[in-house]
Amino acid sequence: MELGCLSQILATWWLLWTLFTHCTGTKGNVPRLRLSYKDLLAANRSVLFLGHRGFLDFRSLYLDEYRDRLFIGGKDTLYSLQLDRPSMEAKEIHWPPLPGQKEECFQKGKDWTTECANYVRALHPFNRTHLLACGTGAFRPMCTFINVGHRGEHVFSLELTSVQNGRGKCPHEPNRAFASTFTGGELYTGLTADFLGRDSVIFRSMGSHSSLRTEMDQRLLNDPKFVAAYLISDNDDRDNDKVYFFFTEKAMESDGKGRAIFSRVGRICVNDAGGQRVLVNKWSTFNKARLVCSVPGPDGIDTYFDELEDIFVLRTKDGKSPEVYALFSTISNVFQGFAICVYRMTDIWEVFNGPFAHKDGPDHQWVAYEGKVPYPRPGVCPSKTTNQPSRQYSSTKDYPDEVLHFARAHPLMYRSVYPLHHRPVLVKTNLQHRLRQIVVDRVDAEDGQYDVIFLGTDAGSVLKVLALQKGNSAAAEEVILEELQVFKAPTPITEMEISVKRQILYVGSQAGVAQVKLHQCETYGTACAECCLARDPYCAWDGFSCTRYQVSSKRRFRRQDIRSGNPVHQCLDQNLTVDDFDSPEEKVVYGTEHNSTFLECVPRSPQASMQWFLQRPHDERRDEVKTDERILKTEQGLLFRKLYRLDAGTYYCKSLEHGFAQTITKITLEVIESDQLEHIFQRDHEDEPPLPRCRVPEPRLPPVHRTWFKDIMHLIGYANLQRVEEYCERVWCSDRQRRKGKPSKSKNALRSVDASKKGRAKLHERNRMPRQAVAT
Ligand SMILES: *[C@@H]1O[C@H](CO)[C@@H](O)[C@H](O)[C@H]1NC(C)=O
Ligand SMILES: *[C@@H]1O[C@H](CO)[C@@H](O)[C@H](O)[C@H]1NC(C)=O
Ligand SMILES: *[C@@H]1O[C@H](CO)[C@@H](O)[C@H](O)[C@H]1NC(C)=O
Ligand SMILES: CC(=O)N[C@H]1CO[C@H](CO)[C@@H](O)[C@@H]1O
Repeated sequence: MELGCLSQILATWWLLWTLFTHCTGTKGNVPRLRLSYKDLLAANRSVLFLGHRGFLDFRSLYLDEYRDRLFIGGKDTLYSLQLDRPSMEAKEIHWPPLPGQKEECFQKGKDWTTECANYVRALHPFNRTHLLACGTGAFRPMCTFINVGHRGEHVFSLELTSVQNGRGKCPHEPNRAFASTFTGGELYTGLTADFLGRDSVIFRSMGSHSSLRTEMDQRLLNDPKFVAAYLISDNDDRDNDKVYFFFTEKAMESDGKGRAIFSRVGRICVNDAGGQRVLVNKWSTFNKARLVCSVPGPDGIDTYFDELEDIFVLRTKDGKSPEVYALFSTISNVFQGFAICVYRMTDIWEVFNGPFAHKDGPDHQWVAYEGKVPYPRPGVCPSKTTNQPSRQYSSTKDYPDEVLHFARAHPLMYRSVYPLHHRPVLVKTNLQHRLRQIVVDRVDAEDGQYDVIFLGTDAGSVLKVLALQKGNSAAAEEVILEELQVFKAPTPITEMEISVKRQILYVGSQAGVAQVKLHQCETYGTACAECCLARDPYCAWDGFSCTRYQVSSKRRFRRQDIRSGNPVHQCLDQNLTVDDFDSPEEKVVYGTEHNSTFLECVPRSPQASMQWFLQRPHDERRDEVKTDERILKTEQGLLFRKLYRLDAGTYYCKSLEHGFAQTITKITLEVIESDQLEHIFQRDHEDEPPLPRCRVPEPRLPPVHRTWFKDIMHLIGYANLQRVEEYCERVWCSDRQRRKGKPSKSKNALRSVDASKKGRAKLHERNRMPRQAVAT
């Protein structure tokens, strides 16, 4: 046991170490573009909806592509938004708990503001005119129908007479994990159905079939956390349709004394009707299997990611055998990691067709059941195949008791489901944020199809990522295309939906819902090389700009290289270097001799490396700036710890990426010599104390001050008044500080020193850890 634990830790270190060595030397783990909340809004990339009171307390959404509407469920409210409208006019429904329920909830010890309200947790299309909405109802779940009208109408009203008990259809709690899907007029839910949250159940209700549930039995569900539920058809025979539940639970079969958490896929037949004498009103076709997502380590000891966070079912064009993308986490005291594994439905089906897990008694091992399995095999739906003239099983009610007894005793499959290539497509360790949600879009590009993965974090941001598979066994290369800060505050993203038709991602957090465009190609830049380096399958260079790549029969001039992002190949006849030494941005910065100064330059792509060039006054040449103790290159710019007269000149900041160079900023640095400055201050002190601030443009001042002001202006010119004001403030502040006996450094410079220190410290930490691992 202890040995097993140790080897597990070693395997984890090994994983970290390989990931580390894989990434050093490249800036591969940095997004190509990092867009702030403000950037997204300013570029119309994102539109936010926070409800009519500025905070939605969002819980659920339903994207209705047919009606072009977005339905949103929050705290005591529902909203309907018309999509594709410039102004997002929203209709609202107020739906509070039943009268007296809020008080009752409070009396039962729940929180008045955060629990005793009606949190709308599920929205499903019910029929051509109505939605089914279910809410917590202040710890008394309830459901109702919402009239949303026909296509083209913007009707939105609550059918008050249709409010019904929602027990089993919606959890009592505002936040507890829960999964549901509505199909064939029936609602399938995986949840805890009681007030105390102990009755874990997979439940079917509404519809023409009788209500069914799982038996209360730890072998079936053991403290599960439900993640998702989907109807996935086996084949064209609707009789074989099954609903799949994805969840985690305490693993009975693990040796870790039942404490281990495993991820599961469970399923039931849609046409299950329960048993006749055994399993009455209980599922008779329920089976489950373990979902494995692990990284192979040395000596066959794997690192497992067992906590399922989210599921996305990627439907193929022909609708057959979809792929299941699963986001897992593992959080131990050794490390925190996330992995994405992809499962083929055919592999899942194979496991359910394989042997059942069997245990003879408490002291026995789990083995594959090798005895005779009764007919119809448990888990098989009643269909034409089971309903033969010789053996007529047209309903599960006809199944022999022997079958039902066997099913009840053997819910677990012996084999586990392994992912494609038997390893994750992506592993991310020691991230700043946790990953919560996953959505995938299969995109056609010039050189093939790519799955673009969108990951929602718990910090209100979305990562747009590509996992490039190189060969069948090798690890995938991760390309982080963009990091989008969708919400201003760092709040967990709880829901993501994609509209491929609209090319929009709908992102929900407690605050509200954001509509984010999947791509905005022009953001990558104005040169072929920039477009190419982005490696975004949505985008290509069309000869003039970076635009959305469209697959068309006409062969047009398109440049795209997702696989290697090599601009030299793609853009040879295009300009590789943009506007050499002639940047769009030009600034003048003033520094005082012997003081510190900072020249800011942040490249558009964090993956780029920076280069600084200096052109001295009256000199044609541009030389690369030599950095040393005095002049430091930081990630945000160039820092002069002490400025010399000779430093004056025009500085060019260039970014370099895969041989692609680009001037980002051009800064003219003026050095104000210390004796000039002293001269000014001296005169100032002789007369009367200086003004608390110098105002620009030239203010109405007493003559003495005007001279002082003029001196400054003479020194630095009238070119950039705003800069002058900043500068004045700096002079004034540091002058005051000096008098107080504090060291004088400009605020800006101080801040940047701090930032670069922090950056370096982090790097050191990162460098150190794997080495320790090897040493210990
Ligand atoms: C964003 O949209 C608004 C309104 O539709 C428009 O006025 C504005 O120019 C757009 N901004 C950009 C950067 O496209
Ligand atoms: C949809 O269901 C609601 C609630 O049962 C009902 O009132 C309405 O008539 C139905 N609409 C259609 C078009 O069937
Ligand atoms: C390349 O750059 C030159 C000079 O900046 C410009 O005149 C020319 O139009 C550019 N060519 C292309 C294809 O962008
Ligand atoms: C304006 C300003 O901050 N001047 C300071 C520059 O640095 C020298 C020496 O480091 C100080 O004496 C100045 O006061």
